[in-house]
Amino acid sequence: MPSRLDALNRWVDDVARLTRPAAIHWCDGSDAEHAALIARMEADGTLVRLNQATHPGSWLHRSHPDDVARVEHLTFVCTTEREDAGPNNHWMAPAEAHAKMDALFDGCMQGRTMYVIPYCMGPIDSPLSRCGVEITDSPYVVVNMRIMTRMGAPALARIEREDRFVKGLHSTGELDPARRFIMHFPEELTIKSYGSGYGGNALLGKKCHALRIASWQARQEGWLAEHMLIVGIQTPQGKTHYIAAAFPSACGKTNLAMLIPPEGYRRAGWKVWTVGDDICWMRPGADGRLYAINPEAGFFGVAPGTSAKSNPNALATVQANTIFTNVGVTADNQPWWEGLDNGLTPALDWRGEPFDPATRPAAHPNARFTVSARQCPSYSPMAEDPQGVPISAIVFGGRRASLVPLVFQARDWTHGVLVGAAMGSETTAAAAGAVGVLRRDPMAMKPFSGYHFGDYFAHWLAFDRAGAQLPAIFHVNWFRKGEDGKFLWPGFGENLRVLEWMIGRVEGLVGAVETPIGLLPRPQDLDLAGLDLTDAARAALFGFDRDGWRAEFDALAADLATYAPRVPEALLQEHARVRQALG
Ligand code: GTP
Ligand code: SPV
Ligand code: MN
Repeated sequence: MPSRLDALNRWVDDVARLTRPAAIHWCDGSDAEHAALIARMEADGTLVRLNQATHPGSWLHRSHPDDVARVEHLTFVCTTEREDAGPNNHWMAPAEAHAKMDALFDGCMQGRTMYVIPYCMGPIDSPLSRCGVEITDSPYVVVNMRIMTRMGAPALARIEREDRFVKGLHSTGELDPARRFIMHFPEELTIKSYGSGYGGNALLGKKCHALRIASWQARQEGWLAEHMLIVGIQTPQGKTHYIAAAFPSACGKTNLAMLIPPEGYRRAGWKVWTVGDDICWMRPGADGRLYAINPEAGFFGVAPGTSAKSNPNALATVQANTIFTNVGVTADNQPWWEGLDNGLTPALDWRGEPFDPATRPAAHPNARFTVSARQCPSYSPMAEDPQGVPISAIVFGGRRASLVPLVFQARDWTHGVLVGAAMGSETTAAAAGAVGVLRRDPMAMKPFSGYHFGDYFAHWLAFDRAGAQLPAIFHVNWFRKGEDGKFLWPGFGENLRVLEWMIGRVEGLVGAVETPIGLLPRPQDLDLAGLDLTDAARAALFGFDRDGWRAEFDALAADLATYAPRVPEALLQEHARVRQALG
């Protein structure tokens, strides 16, 4: 009798014939397998043992110094029709891309072990979850995938049941940036990644599968795959509102997902529940609301800036069983990064050289921790619910030093989609290239949409149909700066004050003023007690700069035009409405 795994077995055989590994290992996700991989990597220097008294079960990986972030210029979406990938993606014809990649993969695993990793994105028993198999020659990828996904035997059993999975082929190759490509074939549910061992380039379940391939599938099947955190906010009345928020890479998702309420809020009974910190899959439920799952099982979070003050939950989470990538270490081998503020000093920097602040920071700005979500003190039991959580509000936001106020609400869904499409943010160290450059990053999906942004906007608009009970949509900016170049808003835990206003809006309890860009709170609509905001800070955070927004909307018109003719008419009309109101 043919097995349901025939297709998988055939593909594994084909890949082995091409890459010629010395051995093939099917990953079962067991503790014994994990221990053997760790021992092997400690022996060859891939992992450095950290101080086991302070950080039990934790390890340091120092990546190749040219391989420290996603590489958007080397990332391609390979659809049959160039137009389907859209101007938001680099494109290559599928046949050409396969030929190019297969030439790189030819014999690349000689003398190495090829690992076959069956994984499930989302709770193993959820109808919203999807499976994949990653083939890789990197044991570092295996141990990271074990934390980030439901990996091993249960995933293989689901694949056998469903007979459907995303194929991901990865090799670290020579780690030569000139021989590095991350290719997606959404029509074939296939990913090929060569030449990088880093995060989003190599852990194929994450950005490659759960966003680029999944967004393509989601469009066909009527759901959304988004670069969003999911957080539950429990009010003193005991009601929990789930909020999904899209911020670009290194713009605050992990921090908002784990926030600790300010003292007064804690005493009043507010609680925060972490469901996810990076990716959200959501679809309409029978009641018309959007239900969301976190397809991941762990956090691949930014280390620098994480401290007992900014994100105590994250710090508690990474106290054990954590893989740190590209952080510094103290003389007694504790992990260390800028902003940690624990009174210790680094001895070695992320390249393993004696720390010298004149040479480079101790931690790379995109240094990360990989850790199971279950270790997070605020991890929500609802994160394992196969039905997902109902979303009350969607939040868009970016790093905007000027113009954009602390928070505003979209008038309705169509306006909200425009607010998402209009997102802009200053670039960060999460991707190779210049940092601090303002760019348009619609819905924080510029690097991750697997298809044409015009079609993507249309897909978003299509959720507004009879019977839908859609979330309210908001925009935030934690990163507004004053003339001295300092942040005007304290951020982190204090962001709950803004979420409280959103919940008040959802429940119809608090006020707002109409402006052409949306509904803004007056300072008295937010609880600002105990914050010493200057008058100038208040004016900037809660003000509306008509001239600035006119210029912003003119620039937006030009950016939307790049998606013609696929940009939906309704979105252009919404833009025209706002532009006219701006005078
Ligand atoms: P990815 O994992 O790259 O998708 O990023 P992320 O959106 O999860 O970003 P993260 O929460 O890790 O934040 C990245 C950086 O932003 C860190 O240096 C944080 O300290 C900083 N940050 C986060 N929240 C705030 C905030 O409310 N205010 C300010 N000023 N900085 C913040
Ligand atoms: C991001 O860059 O948005 C990340 C890290 O979350 S990576 O997994 O490298 O994509
Ligand atoms: Mn991310």
